[in-house]
Amino acid sequence: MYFDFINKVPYEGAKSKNPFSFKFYNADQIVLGKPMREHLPFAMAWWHALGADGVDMFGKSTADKSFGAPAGTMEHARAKVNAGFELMQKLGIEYFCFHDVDLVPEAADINETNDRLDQISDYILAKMRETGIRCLWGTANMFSNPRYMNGAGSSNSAQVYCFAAAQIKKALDLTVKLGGRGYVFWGGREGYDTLLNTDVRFEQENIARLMRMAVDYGRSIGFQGDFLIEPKPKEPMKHQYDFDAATAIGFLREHGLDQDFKLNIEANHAILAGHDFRHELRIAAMNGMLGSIDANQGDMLLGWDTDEFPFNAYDATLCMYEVLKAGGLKNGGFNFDAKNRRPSNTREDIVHGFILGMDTFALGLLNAAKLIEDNRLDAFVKERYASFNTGIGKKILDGTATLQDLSEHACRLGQCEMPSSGNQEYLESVLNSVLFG
Ligand code: XUL
Ligand code: CO
Repeated sequence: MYFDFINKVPYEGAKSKNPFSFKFYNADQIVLGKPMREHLPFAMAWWHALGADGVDMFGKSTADKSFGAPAGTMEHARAKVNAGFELMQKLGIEYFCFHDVDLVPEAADINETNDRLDQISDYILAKMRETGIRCLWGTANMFSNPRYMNGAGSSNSAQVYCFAAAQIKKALDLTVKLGGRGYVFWGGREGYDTLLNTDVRFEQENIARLMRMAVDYGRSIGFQGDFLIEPKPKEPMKHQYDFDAATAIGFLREHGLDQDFKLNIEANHAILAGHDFRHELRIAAMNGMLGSIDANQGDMLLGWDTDEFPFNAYDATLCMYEVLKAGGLKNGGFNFDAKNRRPSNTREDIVHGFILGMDTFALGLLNAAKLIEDNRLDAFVKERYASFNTGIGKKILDGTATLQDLSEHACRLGQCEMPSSGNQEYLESVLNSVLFG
């Protein structure tokens, strides 16, 4: 037992002072006809929950993630499985996400790493059967190993490209073995620092080839879930090819991958791209590509990926508003790609992080449901475009008007009326009154 200071974390309501209780996440509570747990398929990110130990560019680790076993051993890998499943069970988290190298220490020879992955996945599978916990998505880490210094699919080296392919193949095998509903590509080093040494077209086409091969292989072994691109504009590279949702969608369509892929939208990546979380969700959703969510939070004052547990209730509300309006996440979930702050270095802090994140999204769900039921925001947006419902506006939408017709219409009027007000401040006050009223 690694988290023996808690039993199953109960829901006690917003007034509870018990630090190890949920204040808003009440798994069985029905919201818009469905229990919260179905609206919010939460996932634990193996790498942060069981790996991140507070290390940063300026200092060594502050948190002990040994779980009582020596680092770099299979004993440690199994201890992480035990700790992870205990944590998920106690929190009521039903899914996990993993990179290949989160599960086992990477060996010098890829064949040895693959053997280790076979062993640990047997061990994980037994735990999954025992607990009912499932795999949300898997991925291959193609950015940490030094061989990926020039990228993986975008590498200048055909040999590196083959090692990336081998890792993807194995990670897909594992994802299928563990029943994962998605397979993620986050292209951390798929980008460039200077055009003086880079053929962008060549690199992007090679990435697409690798993705095509992954789809063909995945489908051939029975993977029916979604392939996902997780956009991020920068960090570690200066220019990353999957800059944001719109860029990734364009790439997928250009290379004929849009039928197999959707997007995994991460809140922190959205702000790094100069957008907000909601914008990225909307762009993905309106293109039918909202696949899954990396639920975390960035810091508006910092230009890097801080991966904080989410606590901003406005952002979570507007996120859940987009998700509800998109009809929910089909194969996706809310993966806490989030880690404790460096000085929050105890096991209790890990639990607090998840309670915070789960409560924030539960609050977001409750608020978003209220906004939908209130209907003032929706009705306003609909009414705002009403000039396209009749007359010349309708002809534009029907495609029955030419540029000449429109020009004649304008010239007949001579002068243009001002369009209706955007009423932003009124709408923001509606938002506040629904949330806090
Ligand atoms: C990095 C990031 C990754 C992906 C999976 O910024 O978000 O952890 O989620 O590779
Ligand atoms: Co992420």
